[in-house]
This record gives sequence, structure tokens and C-alpha cells, in this order.
Amino acid sequence: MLLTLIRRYSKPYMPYIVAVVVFQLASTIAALYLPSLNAQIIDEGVSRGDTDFIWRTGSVMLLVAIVQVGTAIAGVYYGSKTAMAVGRDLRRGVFRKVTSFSAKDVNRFGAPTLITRGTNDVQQVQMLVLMGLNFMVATPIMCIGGIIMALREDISLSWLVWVSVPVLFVVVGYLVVRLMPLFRSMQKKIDRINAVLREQIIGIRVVRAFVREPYETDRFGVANKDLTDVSLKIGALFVLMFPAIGMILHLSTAAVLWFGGQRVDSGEMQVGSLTAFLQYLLQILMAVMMGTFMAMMIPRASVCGDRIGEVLDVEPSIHDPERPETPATVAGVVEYRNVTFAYPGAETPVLSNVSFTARPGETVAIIGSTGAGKTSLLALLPRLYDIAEGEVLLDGVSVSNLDRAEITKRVALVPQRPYLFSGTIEHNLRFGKTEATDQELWDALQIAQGGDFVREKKNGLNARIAQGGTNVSGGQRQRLCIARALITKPKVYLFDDSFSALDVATDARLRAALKQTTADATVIIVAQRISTITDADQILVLDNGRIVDRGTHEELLETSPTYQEIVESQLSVEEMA
Ligand code: M5T
Ligand code: MG
Repeated sequence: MLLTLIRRYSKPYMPYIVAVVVFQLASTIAALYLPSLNAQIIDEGVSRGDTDFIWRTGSVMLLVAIVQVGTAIAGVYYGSKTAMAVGRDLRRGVFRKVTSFSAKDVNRFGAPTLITRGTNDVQQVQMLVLMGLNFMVATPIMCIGGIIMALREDISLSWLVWVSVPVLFVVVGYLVVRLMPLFRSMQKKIDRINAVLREQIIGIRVVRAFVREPYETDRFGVANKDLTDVSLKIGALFVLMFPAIGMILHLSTAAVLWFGGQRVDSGEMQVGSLTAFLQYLLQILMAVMMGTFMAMMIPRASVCGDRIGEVLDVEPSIHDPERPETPATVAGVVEYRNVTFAYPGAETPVLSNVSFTARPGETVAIIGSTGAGKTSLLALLPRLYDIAEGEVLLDGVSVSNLDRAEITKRVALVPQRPYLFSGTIEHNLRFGKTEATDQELWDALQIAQGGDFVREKKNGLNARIAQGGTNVSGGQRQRLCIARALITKPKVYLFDDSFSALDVATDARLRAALKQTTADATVIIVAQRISTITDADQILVLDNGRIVDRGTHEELLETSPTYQEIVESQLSVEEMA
């Protein structure tokens, strides 16, 4: 999966990658050439006192060094550019995919892991691409080239290479193998801390209200200690890692000097060759170390690659039809025909055999106990879910045959849980219609009975809204959401319990104002309060996903025991008050 991902996403940057390979090749070869030039200067120039030779070879050496540095910089530059671009594209890919998800698809993963996959996981892959581009070419060439060059300098010291390289490999490899599972578990512990912290911050008021701080502190403490323990173990291994590598490097240096020194003494080897040999050995050991580090990243990145792949491979369960139909009229006629619907994975349907029609100018109200399926019923019109049986028709065309853009043009939903985005009031209101004029915004606010409180804010329309709209009251949030829906001037309004947080007087004023605006539109309204819906053209009484009774307020008062019960329960509450 990781490979497929990297291959697919790095394809557009092929020219960069070629550049990286060329630059790295050049810089590695130059780096391999330098010690041998150095040896020549010492052995042939310095020892013979040939100043000419020293100058000539010295300038060659300077040139090679400049080439080496220049190409190394260029290589890293293009390598980083490529890796960052691949990361950006991958993130964009995940983001685009997730925005195409239906509610069902999001629920399958859960929001937190989708966020991690789009950020942290992508970063791991990006890191591997970066390391890969920077070291993949250089490391093997440095290693093999270094061995060849070292042997050219002195073949009889070669056993030092054969001993020190495997020793370093084994030591670093051992530490890496021990580190791998720790890294994996550290990732999980970080996830855990995030989850606990997130929940506690969001639920801080509830924690306070129930005086659960000690319990929550303990819960965080456990997660924190877990992470600390793992980090300490990792730290302990790292503490070992650098001295161990250092020791191997220094022991190798000492061995080269010791054995090489004897050969220099006996005249079998020249001093320059000795220094060159030493430099080559260090280059080889560095390459081995880098290679092992890179190998360490692969398993981790590969887990991340799989997780990203899972998201990218999802075929969104709701997508636009291949040949969308266009309704002949833009009127806003809504018809549910024998609709049966069950949530994915649920055994029993939440809606069974629901049929009704709502025409422009009409108000259809839905009432029923909590969990009756009112919200689910509304969700089917904007096609948040697909239904199993029956049909939901908009202007005579089944919504599954309509482009979703076509649906949203006609239908505006005010959700039961009013949600606002971080930004300003204006930015939230323009959500459905970016080109709306300020006058349109104020008009909508006026109808939604939100004009006054927005005017009272210091910055008016530019007042800040916190993430989720938590810095305005529940009733204010509801009114802003209603205004947001009004601005799109839809043909069909869906109000899901949208007046629940308003006091009775505001509720009445709002409905009076709405009546004029929505005079020609279709209005479907879910309500708890009977007073909200007494003048509806049709009231559907929903119980356990079935429409048990329907009619006007007066008719239902006569005929529907369920409706009578609801009315009575609310009357007695009002009487008590
Ligand atoms: C009806 C289930 C829920 C309930 C039934 C929204 C939603 C609901 N359900 C799911 O399984 N997944 C979901 O995403 O469906 O729920 P509802 O339609 O939300 O009921 P309601 O709007 O009439 O209730 P309320 O409380 O808003 O008045 O069994 O478990
Ligand atoms: Mg509901």
C-alpha cells in the first residue's frame, strides 16, 4: 500500500526526482573522490616537496569540494520540495475523499481517526519520502564505493572494513528492533492522551457540575504515566545508541591508526593512504547507520500508509447519479412514498412505510416522542442517507436521481443540533450563499429574531464565533442557523426542532415572521411544543417510525389518542406552571 501510494503521488514530480538522483550521484562520487585526492597531495606532493603538484591537485580538490557541496545542497533542496509536495497532495487527497463521505462513511471510521490519518499519518509518509530521497541514492553508493576506494588504498587493511561494518550493523539493528514496538506503542499512547484530554475539555462543564475532577485527573494521570513510561524506555535505548555508535567509530579509527601505523612504519603504506583509508571507513560506517535509520522508518510509515489507503479506497456510499435527471419545475413539492429506512448495521428500521406529500404554501408538522424517527425522516430529503424501500421525491423526481447540488438549491435544513463554524457571524450566514448582500443578511436575521442580539454585539456581523458556536447561547445559535437557512431562499424548509431553545414569546414572533417569508414555500417542521404547530396544514403523528395519525390540530384532537396524550401532557405542565 505504502509503495503504491508513494508511486502514485510522486509521479507528477518525476523531473524533481530525476534531478535529486543526478545531484546525489554527483555529490556522492565527489565525496568519494576527495579522500583519494587528499592522499595524493600528502603522498606525492608533500613527501616529495613538489609545490606545483600540491597547487594543481589542491585546486582540483577545491573544485571537487565545491561541486560536492553544491550538488548536495541542490539534491536536498529538490528532495525536500518533492517530499513536501507529495505530503501536500496526499493530505489534499484524504481531505477531498473525506468531504465526499456520507454520514455513514464517516461513522465507519470516526472523526478523530480521520483527522489523525489526514495529518499525522500523512506526515509519517512524507518523512519517509524525504529521508528516502535524501539517502536512498547516496547510501548504497557511498557504502559500496567506499569499500572499493578503501581497498584501492590498501587491500591488507580491508579486514577492518569486514569487521567494523557488521558490528555497527548488528548494534544499530538490535537497537532499532527494540525501538520499533516502543514507537508503535508510543503512537497509541499519544492517541489515548489526545482522546482523554479532548473529552475532558469538551465536557469540562459536566465534569465541574458533577465534581468529577479527581476522577478525571486520575484518568488523565494514568494515560500520562503510560506515555511517560514508554518515552523513558525509548530514551534509555537512545542513550545507549549514540555512545555505542560513537564507540564503534572511535575503535575503528584507533584500529586503523594502530594497524595502518605499523604498515606505514614498515614502509608498506603511505601516510596519505592511511588517512584516506580512515576517511573511507568512516564514510562507510555513516552510510550503514543512515541506511539502518531509514529501515527503521519503513515499518512505521507502512502502517500509516495502510491507514491512509483505507480512507482513499472508500467508495463513498452516496454519490451523485451518473445521469442526473432535471425536474421539469422548481416548485418544491415533496413526496415520501412508502419509505422504509434502517441505519446501517441496525436490525430494525427506524422508519416504516412512511407516506405523505407536502406542497408549496403548505406547512407539514411532525410530532412524536423522542426517538420516534423525526430527525431520520428529515435526513432523507437532502439525501444524507439512502433508503432501502420506497421513494423520496422532490418535484416529481426521486432524490437518488438528482444531483446533490440540485437538491441543496431547493432544500434548506435547520438541523436539530445547531452547528456553527469558527469565524464571524457573517461568514456563517453566507455559508449557503456567498454572494448575499449585507441587506439580505440583516433581513434574514430580522425574520429569525436574531437582529437585536447581533446589533448589540460590538462588531455586529463581524462578531467572532468560536468553534462549534460555543460562545453564543443555545437560542442564539438556533436563530443564527435559521437565518443561515433563510438566506439561501429555498423552496423547501426543514426545521428540525429548531424552536426548542426559544422562549414562547420569541417562538411566536419568529413563526409569525416566518409565515410571510415562507408563504410560497414548502415547510416541514418537527416540533415538541403543540403551540408551535397548531396552525399547520397537516400534522403527522409519528410513533416508532410509523405515521399513526394525520390531520389538522382540530381533527387530531378529536380522533387521535396519541395526539391527545401529547396535548394533555403539555397542558398539565403549563397548568402546573
Ligand atoms: C430515531 C436511531 C436512534 C433512534 C432512532 C440520528 C440517528 C438516529 N439513530 C441512529 O441509529 N443513528 C443516527 O444517526 O434512530 O432517531 P431520531 O430520528 O433522531 O429520533 P427523533 O428525532 O424523533 O428524536 P428526538 O429525540 O430528536 O425527538 O432510536 O437510536
Ligand atoms: Mg430528532
